[in-house]
Amino acid sequence: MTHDAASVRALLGEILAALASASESDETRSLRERLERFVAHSDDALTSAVLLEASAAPLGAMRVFPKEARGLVGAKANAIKQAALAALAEEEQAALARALAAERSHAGFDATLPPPRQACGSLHPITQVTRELEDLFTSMGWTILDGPEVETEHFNFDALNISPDHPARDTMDTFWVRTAPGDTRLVMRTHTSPVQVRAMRRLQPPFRAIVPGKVFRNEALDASHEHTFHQMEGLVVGQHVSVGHLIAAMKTLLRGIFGREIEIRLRPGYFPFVEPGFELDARCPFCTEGCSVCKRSTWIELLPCGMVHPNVLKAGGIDPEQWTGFAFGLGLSRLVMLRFGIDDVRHLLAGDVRFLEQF
Ligand code: FA5
Repeated sequence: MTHDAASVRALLGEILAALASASESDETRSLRERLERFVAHSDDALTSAVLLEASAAPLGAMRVFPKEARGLVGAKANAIKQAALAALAEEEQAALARALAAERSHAGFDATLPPPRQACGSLHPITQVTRELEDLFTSMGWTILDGPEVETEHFNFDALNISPDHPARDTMDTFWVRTAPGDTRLVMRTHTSPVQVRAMRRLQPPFRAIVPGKVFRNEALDASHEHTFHQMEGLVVGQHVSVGHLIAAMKTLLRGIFGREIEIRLRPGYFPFVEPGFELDARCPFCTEGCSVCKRSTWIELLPCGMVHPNVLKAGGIDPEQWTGFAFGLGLSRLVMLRFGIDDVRHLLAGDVRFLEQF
């Protein structure tokens, strides 16, 4: 069946002929007149369709036709209706194509109108703090390094002077990656410290580098312990680098983070890859007499650090007689919690938009 206006008109002509052969009444006469007007005025497919809709009711009222004409009139009327609806659909498609073509030609485009509002996300709080720290350290001439999250046992433990029987290697703490017997043993790195030795092998001393990144531990979870969290390693190797340099760098780091001078204290800390090793506590930035953040002690345990152990320098191919260094391992996730007043570390990577929308 063709769907153009001409075929609609032809069909209507057939109906008129059928009506002419039927017996005359007032109603058939008025119907014929309407159909004649319809034919006379339907210049295009769209008008035909509209007029057809308007005349559908009398066409459907078959009782006005003599019995012998009803079958023919009904069939023809139905054919017209189908043809007109198809013509209408074609016309709609053509109108849409015209509208699209007009839009693509940029006719009527107004460059002064405001653009439509875009839904806009924001940076994750960990990304925000990481970028601030990267800016701070690069402004002081430090390099930013990266390392693999799936790490060899050698870099994660051995090269860091962590003995084979050290409890950190225990399956309680480490996610081991299944490998074939005899293949290099792999772990999900438990800290960012393996990048210390990778950095030493890549860079010529003297150098200063930070390594922000994700680490993984197989441990019991609670509000301050997550299985996947972020740390930021810092490493300086140079001649005559001392604990004094370490303290100065840590104070600068805290000033950068909290925007003011923060009192610190060093306590002895034990990590096989530093000697001496320290736990650096910062005076609680939120209170003077103790609060829930500092657990009423006014001190916050923030930064394990120390002087790089000679064995680690050796593992990195650096002569410990000539070079010394310090390293620190900032708990980045916990720092982000402090910074934004987040009470549970598990919120950070849970991917809940209601939480993330607040930053
Ligand atoms: C280390 O991981 C050492 N590599 C740090 C280091 C580097 C020491 C260089 C000396 C020199 P530790 O296991 O304490 O240390 O972890 C460092 C920080 O990570 C902690 O102070 C804490 O803030 C954070 N942290 C540890 N476990 C978790 C956890 N499960 N969830 C969130 N943060 C954690």
